[in-house]
Amino acid sequence: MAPFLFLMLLCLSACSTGAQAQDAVSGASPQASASRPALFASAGMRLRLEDVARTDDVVWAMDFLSADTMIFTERRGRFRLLDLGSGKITPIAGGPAVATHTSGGLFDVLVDPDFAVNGYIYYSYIKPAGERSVTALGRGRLRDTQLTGTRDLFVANNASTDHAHWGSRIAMDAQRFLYVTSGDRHAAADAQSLSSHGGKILRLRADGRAPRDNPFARTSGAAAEIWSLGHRNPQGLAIHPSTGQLYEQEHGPTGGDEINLVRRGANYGWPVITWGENIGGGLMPQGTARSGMEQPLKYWVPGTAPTGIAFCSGQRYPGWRDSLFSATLRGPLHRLTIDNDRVIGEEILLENWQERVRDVAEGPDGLLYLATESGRIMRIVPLE
Ligand SMILES: [Ca+2]
Repeated sequence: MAPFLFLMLLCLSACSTGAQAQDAVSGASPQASASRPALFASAGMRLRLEDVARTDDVVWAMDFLSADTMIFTERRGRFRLLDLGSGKITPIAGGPAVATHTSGGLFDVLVDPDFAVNGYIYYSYIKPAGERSVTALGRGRLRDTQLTGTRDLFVANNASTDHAHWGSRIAMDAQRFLYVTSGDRHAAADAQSLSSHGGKILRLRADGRAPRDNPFARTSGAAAEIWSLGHRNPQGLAIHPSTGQLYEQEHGPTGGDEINLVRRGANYGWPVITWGENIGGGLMPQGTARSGMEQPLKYWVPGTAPTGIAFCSGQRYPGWRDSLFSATLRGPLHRLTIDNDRVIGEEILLENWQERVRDVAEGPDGLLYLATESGRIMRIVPLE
């Protein structure tokens, strides 16, 4: 390779691993649709990437109200409904006052497993706090297209004027405990402090209170909501459909993006250990391992700028059963093969698709849905 070309590629690579790629949101790329691969193959299947709907904002998260209705969030603070058959989008009225910044606003949405009975949806968002802002978890009742009775179940204690690294995803386990991810807000030391909600995964009851059996509930000075610590900016969260284990995906500093198996009370190392690199190359000085700190199941150097994750049941894609899908801003989709809660394989899908994918989710129809920063909602359809 000619030296100047090599340097140019190096520069492009360095630029894309910098601040812009970390968590920032970009506008739609005009070339995006032109380079979309409509047909592709994986695990012995032929597949098609299909448009479902398009909106004019970053789609941050998706969940499903019924077999034919998706609820999704937009960064600027709107909840919307999507009819999966017709592609029709309907606005939802109500919702919290959301602060919006380049890298976030309204984040995740989770439909209560008993939604048909209680009408609850949970959501995470940036709550304004004067000049500062903070990660919050709210709940409301959705009836038709109106969200009512919204209230905060949890507001993190690390409000900051640094408007980045909020987290923030939500998951609910079979016992109805909520898990919420909280980023370090660029105050890395908080991730190791038991008094701060920064850089943590939190476990809450469905009413927002801290369960008494949380690992630090009886530790003096510790925040009772903490489930695990030492996270940087966790943006993906999912529960394995067979083992019930909690999986998390987070941004590393420059590279060192991670998938972790989240265990009660465990320390995932940030900022004491990391597989991230110094800008310009070389591992960061603090090292990659230390006793009492967990290793990731998988890490990426250079980074992928990871966002949402989802498991695939394999109902519609036999070759993808129990695969973990990792959405990224620069990937755009990685399929991880999981065995006994270990990552044993990786496949990069849709490699030439120039889209920044914010979320991936399995629908009630068994199909995988993707949401992009350019406002696209798409699904992967197997061809017979
Ligand atoms: Ca780690």
